[in-house]
Amino acid sequence: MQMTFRWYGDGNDKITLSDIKQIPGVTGIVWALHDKMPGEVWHEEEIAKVQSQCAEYGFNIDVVESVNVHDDIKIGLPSRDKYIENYKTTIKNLAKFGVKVICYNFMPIFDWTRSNLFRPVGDGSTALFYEKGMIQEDYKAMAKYILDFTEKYNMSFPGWEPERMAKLDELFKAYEGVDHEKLWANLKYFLEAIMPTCEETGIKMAIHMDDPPWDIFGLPRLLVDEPSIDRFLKMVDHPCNCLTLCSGSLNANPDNNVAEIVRKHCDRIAFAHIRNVKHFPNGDFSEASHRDCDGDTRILDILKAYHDNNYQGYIRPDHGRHLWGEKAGTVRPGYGLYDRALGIMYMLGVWDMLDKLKGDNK
Ligand code: CS2
Ligand code: MN
Repeated sequence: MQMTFRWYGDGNDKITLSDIKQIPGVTGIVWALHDKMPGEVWHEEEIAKVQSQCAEYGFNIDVVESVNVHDDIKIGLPSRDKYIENYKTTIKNLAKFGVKVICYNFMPIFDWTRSNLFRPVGDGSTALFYEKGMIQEDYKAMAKYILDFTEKYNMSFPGWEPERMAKLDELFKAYEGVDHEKLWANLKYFLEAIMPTCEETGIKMAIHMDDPPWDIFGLPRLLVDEPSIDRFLKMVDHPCNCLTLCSGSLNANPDNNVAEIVRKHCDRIAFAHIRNVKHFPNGDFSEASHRDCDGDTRILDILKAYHDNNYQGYIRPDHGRHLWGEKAGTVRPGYGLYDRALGIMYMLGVWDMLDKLKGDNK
């Protein structure tokens, strides 16, 4: 496996490449052009700039997270073809700079959704929290909470572009009639259109799991469990049609056994997100440290499954807690430096020991 770290870019992330360089084992930066709107082409000179910044520290830029998909593609409007052409141009431009994997999602309207971004964990740290009762009918209160936050701290979240969020009612209207089957069909149309470009350039498209893995606010969500992942991979059965297997997103539903999915589909996992989640009996959940016993995601089983399958793809710590002074205004929710660095050390510790045991057993 190849260890990576998500970085939001110069001027958009308080964490520096020099900070990241000091975390053991990181070889690549997971990046994006965060000022791009979904549907816009990413140009060569913009990509070149990030590449040279990362190369200065010896990092590759093999993984992009995310090239967001325009709503017209998800809704299936006639204008989707124009945005698909733009997407293909972006794929080709990224390939020129050695990009190997594009992480993206196909969630209608919202990316990950939480009701509290800084909920105390009990040890002095805070973490992202999902209160089930608060995320059901009324999208306005949840959207207001997130948007007030981004405005107050002058920070934008990917997938929560203020331009799109300003038109939420319109967006919800546009998605009327897009049920699960329609959304599956639109995803298929998109993937079939871009697969030839992926094949030509060698780029793998790695869909992120839906977070949380169930419908919210009446919007359909597709990548939610093992059967839906099976369906996705079969629907477009191409080696460039891959997964970003996000352990925390999937395990928000405790019935999902992520290690089992790893064992079943390891050859189609291009990118692994490792995140731990702690469940409460009423359906709420909190994000937790990467240590296995701090949550319910069974991180050790997952790492063992990757190791047993000789996983060669990319991996990164996903959301972490906020530690040691990281708080609203000083840190991107879920994307502080310290807990993600601790997560890397935990994962590498487990991995090194598995390597050693394997060697000893020879
Ligand atoms: C990420 C997702 O922060 C996160 O939870 O894993 O937001 C992810 O970047 C997108 O869904 C991928 O398009
Ligand atoms: Mn993730």
